[in-house]
Amino acid sequence: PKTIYLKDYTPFGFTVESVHLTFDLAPRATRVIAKIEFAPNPERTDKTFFLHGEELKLKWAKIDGTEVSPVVTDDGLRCDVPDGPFTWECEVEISPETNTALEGLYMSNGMYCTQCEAEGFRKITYYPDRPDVMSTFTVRIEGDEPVKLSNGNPTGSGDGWAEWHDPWPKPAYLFALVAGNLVNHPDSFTTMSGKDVELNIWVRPGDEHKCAFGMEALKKSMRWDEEVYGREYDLDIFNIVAVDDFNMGAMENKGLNVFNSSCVLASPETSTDDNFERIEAIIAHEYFHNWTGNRITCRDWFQLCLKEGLTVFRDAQFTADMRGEPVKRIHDVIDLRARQFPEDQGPLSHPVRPESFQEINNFYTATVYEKGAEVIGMLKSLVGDEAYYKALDLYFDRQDGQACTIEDWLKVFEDVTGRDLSQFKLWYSQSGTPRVSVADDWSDGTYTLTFKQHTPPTPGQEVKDPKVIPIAVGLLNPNGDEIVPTRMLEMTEAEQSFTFDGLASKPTPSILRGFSAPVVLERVVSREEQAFLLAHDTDPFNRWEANRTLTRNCLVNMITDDAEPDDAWLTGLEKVVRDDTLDPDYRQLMLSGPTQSELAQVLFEQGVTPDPDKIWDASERLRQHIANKWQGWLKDLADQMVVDAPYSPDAEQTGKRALSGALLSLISRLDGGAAAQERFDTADNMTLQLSALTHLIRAGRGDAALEAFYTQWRNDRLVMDKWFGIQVGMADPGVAVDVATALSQHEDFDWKNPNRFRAVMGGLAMNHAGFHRKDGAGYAFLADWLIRLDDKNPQTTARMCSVFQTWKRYDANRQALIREQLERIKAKPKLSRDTDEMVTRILG
Ligand code: HT7
Ligand code: ZN
Repeated sequence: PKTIYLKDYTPFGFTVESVHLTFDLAPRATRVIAKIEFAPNPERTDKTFFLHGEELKLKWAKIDGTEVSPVVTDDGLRCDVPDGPFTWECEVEISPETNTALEGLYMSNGMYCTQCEAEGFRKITYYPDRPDVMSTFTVRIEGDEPVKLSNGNPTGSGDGWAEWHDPWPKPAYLFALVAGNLVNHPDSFTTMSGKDVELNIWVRPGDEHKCAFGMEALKKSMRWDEEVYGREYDLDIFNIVAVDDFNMGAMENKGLNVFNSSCVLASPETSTDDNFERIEAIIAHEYFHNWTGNRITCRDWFQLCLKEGLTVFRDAQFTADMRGEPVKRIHDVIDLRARQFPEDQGPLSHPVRPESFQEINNFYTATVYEKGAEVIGMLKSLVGDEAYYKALDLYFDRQDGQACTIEDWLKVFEDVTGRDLSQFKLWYSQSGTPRVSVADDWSDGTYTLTFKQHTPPTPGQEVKDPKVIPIAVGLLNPNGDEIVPTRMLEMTEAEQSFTFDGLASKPTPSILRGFSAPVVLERVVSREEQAFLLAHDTDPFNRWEANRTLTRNCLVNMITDDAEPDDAWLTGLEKVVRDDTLDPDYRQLMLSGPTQSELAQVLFEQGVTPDPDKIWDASERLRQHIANKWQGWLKDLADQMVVDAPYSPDAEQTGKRALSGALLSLISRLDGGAAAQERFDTADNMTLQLSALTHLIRAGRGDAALEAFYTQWRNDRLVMDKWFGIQVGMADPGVAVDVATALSQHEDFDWKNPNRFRAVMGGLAMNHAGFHRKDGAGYAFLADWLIRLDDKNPQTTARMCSVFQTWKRYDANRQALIREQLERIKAKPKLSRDTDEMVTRILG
C-alpha cells in the first residue's frame, strides 16, 4: 500500500466552479450524472487532470460536449483537457444495495444514504476528492422514495424528483444525499439576526417519539454558538437524519447531518442518562462543525485536528455550560486516559497532526480528536480567555470559505497576542505523552517547585524536544485553607523551577489543577498528603484526582503484595460520598475506581507484568470490602437519591441516579441482588432498568431478568444493542468468551450492523480479564470475526483492531497468543488497506 506524506502536498491543478449532480436511484443500478465546471488553478504546480473514482461503472464522459475516452484505473481516471476552463460531464452506475462498507452511497433498511468523509465521494462519481477543492453543489434526485434530501436549501420538487442547491462552497466530503420512507419531527429556530430556520429530524416510521430531546439539543446548540462564539446558522433549513447502519457516531454534512440512530434517538424508556448526555454532545458537535469544519475546512487530511480538535473543544465547553464544569472535566480526563493515553504510549502513537498515512480512516483517533481538543484548551489557558475569543473572531473572519492548515490557526493567535507559538506547535508535531516529575523545596518562607519533563520515544520519533506545558498550581496551608489560588505556571524548559514567596509555613501543593495539560504527573506523594488533598483541595478536579490515586495505590498494593484494603483512605472517601453539600454526580465519580485496563498500564509502568485475573480479583475484593464496611448507611443514602419527579435527563436527576446506581452495585454485594431485582421490576426508565440488570448479572442472578428484558425490548434495535453488550461486558471473566460466542450465534446478531458488532466485540474487549483469558480464546474469537468482517466493512474492522494495541504490556505467553492472531489477520487474502495498516502498525 502507498504511503501519503504531508510534506508532499501540492494544490490540485484545477478549481471547480460548480457541480451539478443528477441521481436516478435504483438499489443495484443507480445512475449518477455529473456536470462539473473546471478552470485552471492559478496556483498549480502540476497540470495533470486526475479524478478519483472507485467501484464506478463509467458509461460515458464528455468535455465541452464532446465524448472523450479517459484512462480509467482502480482508483480514478486521467484525461487530456483544454488549457482554459471547460465543462466535464460523465455518467456512472453504482450499486448502493451491495455497498456494505457504508462509504459512498449505500442502503440501510431500504433507505438510501451517503457517507463521504473522508474519501467516500469517489465511490459516487469521478471527482477531485480532496478537501481543498471546494465548490457549490446543485443536486437533483429522481426516485419513488417519498423523502429526498441533499445539502443546502430545497429549490423545487415534483412527482418523483427533488432539487437542492447549496450556495456555500464545500469539499466533496461534506456532500450528502438521503432518500427513503422517512417521517420528520419538525421545529424552527430564529437566529440572532432574526432569520427563521426550518429544523427537521428525519427518522424511520415508529421512531417519531424519540426525536424531541435531540431537537431541544439542536436548538440549545444553535443558541449557544451564537452567544459564546457569535456564530449564526447560514441556510434556510437544517436537517438531521437517523440511520441504523453507520460506521461512526454522526456526520456534519452541510445542512444535512447524518447520525447513527444510537446518537440521536432517545426516550426515557429506551435510553440511559449517559445516552442522553452523549446525544446532546454529539448533536452539538456536528452542529458546531458548521463553522469549524464546513465554513472553514481542512486543506488536506493531515490537518484533521484543525476541525476535530477545535470542535471537540467547543462541544466540551457546551456540555460544561449545560451540565457543570468539574464533572464534565473529570469525565473527559477519564476518557482521555482510557483511550488516548494507551494510543499515545503504544505502537499506534502518532502526532495530533500526523505526517503520513496509508488509510486516512485510521486516523480518526483519540489523539486527533481528544488530544487535539486538549491542545486547544492549553492554548486558551496560555493566552487567556479574552485573547482566545479575539483570536477566534479573527480566525472566522480571515479564513472563512477556505481550506486551512494548523499554521493558519496558530497565526491568528500569534497576530492577536504577539506571542511566538513555534514551541507550542510541538504539541501538533510530537507524539507521545509527556511525563512530568516534580520535586519541592522549602526554606525561609519560600516554596520552590522544580519540574522536569520528558517524553519517551514513540514510533518514528526517537528524540523529543521540551514542550510548553501550562501547569496550574494552588497552595494549601496545613489547615487546608487555600493560601495561593490557582496560578498558571508556564513550563518551557526540560527542567524549570518556580517559587512562591512570603509563606508562613510549608504548603501542600495542588498540582496540574483541572488537568491543565495532557501529561502524566510523576510525583511520589505520601498517603497522608493525598488524604489531605482529598479532604481539602479547593480544586474539584484535583480533589477527585487525589482519591483516584489513593484508589489506584490501594489496588496496586492488593495486587502486588496481597495487601488488605486501605481503611484510612476509605474513611476519607466515606466523608466525601456522604457529604450532601457536594453534587451527587461528583460523589458518584469519587466511587468510580480506575478500570482494570488502566491498572494493567500502571503495573506495567511500575515494571510489574499485569495479570488480568489478579487485577479482576483485587477489584472484586475491594468492592466487596467497601460494601461490608459501609453496609450501615448505604441503603439510607440510596433512599435519599430516589428521584420523586417525572423523568428528566437533566444534570440534577442524572447525578442522583448515577450515585444511586453506584450504591446499588455495593448493596447487591450484600443482599445477593434483592434490591436490584426490586428496582428492575419497578423501573420506569432505562437508566434504572439497565443499571439494575447490570447488578443482577454481577450478582449471578441475571438470567430471568435478561430474558424478561429481551421479551420486552426485542423489537427495539438500540435497546437490543445494550442487551448484547451488557451480557458480554458483565460476564464473569471465565465465561465471557463463551457468552460472546453464544451471542454471536443468536438470531438477532446482525454482524454487518456496526452497532451490533461493536456491542458484542467491544463488550468482550471491555471485559478485561475475560478478553485476556489465559488460553487466548478471547483473542482467537475476535480475530475470527475481524477476518470475516474485513471483506464487508474495512473501516469498522480496522477500528476494532485497536483493542490489540496494548499487547506488549502482558506476559510472554499472552503476547505470543496475540501475535499469532495479528499475524493470522495480516495473512488474510485480500486484506483491506485499512486493516492491513492497523495490524502492521500494531505488530510494530
Ligand atoms: N467528521 C466525522 C468523522 C467521520 C465519520 C463519521 C461517520 C462515518 C464515517 C466517518 N468518517 C469520518 C464525524 C465527526 O467528527 O463529527
Ligand atoms: Zn467532528
